[in-house]
Amino acid sequence: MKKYKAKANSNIALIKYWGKANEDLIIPNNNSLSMTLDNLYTETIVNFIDNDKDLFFLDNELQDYKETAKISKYIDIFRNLASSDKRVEIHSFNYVPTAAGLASSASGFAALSCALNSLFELNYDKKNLTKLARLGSGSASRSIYGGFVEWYKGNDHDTSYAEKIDDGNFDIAMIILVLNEEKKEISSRVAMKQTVETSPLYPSFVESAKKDIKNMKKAIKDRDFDSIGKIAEHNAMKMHATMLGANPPILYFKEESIKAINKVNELRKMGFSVYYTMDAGPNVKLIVKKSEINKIVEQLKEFENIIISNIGNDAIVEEIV
Ligand code: 2P0
Repeated sequence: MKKYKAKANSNIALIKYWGKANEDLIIPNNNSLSMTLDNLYTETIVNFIDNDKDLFFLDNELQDYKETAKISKYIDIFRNLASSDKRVEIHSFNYVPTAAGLASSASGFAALSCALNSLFELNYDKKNLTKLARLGSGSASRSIYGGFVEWYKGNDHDTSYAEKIDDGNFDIAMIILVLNEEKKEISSRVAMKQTVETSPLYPSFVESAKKDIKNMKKAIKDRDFDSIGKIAEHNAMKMHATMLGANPPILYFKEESIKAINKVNELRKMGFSVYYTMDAGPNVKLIVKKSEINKIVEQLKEFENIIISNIGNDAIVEEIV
């Protein structure tokens, strides 16, 4: 019986994906650009089973009907591509606090798409895998690659894919302040839809993302740390502004988030190279120089739960026994 194990790293967007042009195909309204992290990842093991339904274990726990149905619908894409009706047993292990805005769906669907690609012997290349990962969760398209990755919005299944734009081999890293590990109150999928449909600020977010992408790519190419940080900070806060403009408003900030942002501003005044970004959750992610990690961690004593991560590699898959 063939068994495959895939590992995919999570990613944090420096230019955010927020809102879909096509909800079924998960085609976004703007390009996004992320940094893959080596310390937050998902490992997924798959094999065929002689059963009438798929079995999905997350962190050793058999998932209920609802969760399994979601995954089965995703596996159907691979079954259709391979003209197969075989059922699959999945064991997924998340080395990421699930659904706390730390993008576990990104590494989760990236790992699952790689594992299923091997199991069903589809042999798709990485570019095509980014499209299949995208059908599970938009941000998963970017987790197929390591380094810095751009997801081109495109306008259909074939043109909406991700690509590595830089290996990220320079003085940059991330410190995540885990401020709240509770499951979020509103999923990003619902929050995005609400923003697109009701926020008068949304069109300007989409429009200004074009310039942010262009400037961010130049800053990465030039290894211009301060520009990377400034553009990322501005882009993240514009995304949160569009959410605040939604009706009803969507607020992912907690008191601790504001405290963390104030701390970053304070550290910068003290001369540290540090910027922040935030996703669909209260945690604050610090963009830092790898060479300054220790110095900065020293200053973050009031934050109990921090994750330090360097740039991660491409997703991988291997056959196991
Ligand atoms: C991102 N986020 O670019 C943005 C920034 C959160 C804030 O992608 O609906 O789980 O499955 O495509 O990818 C989180 O949303 O949403 C996300 P779906 P996803 O990383």
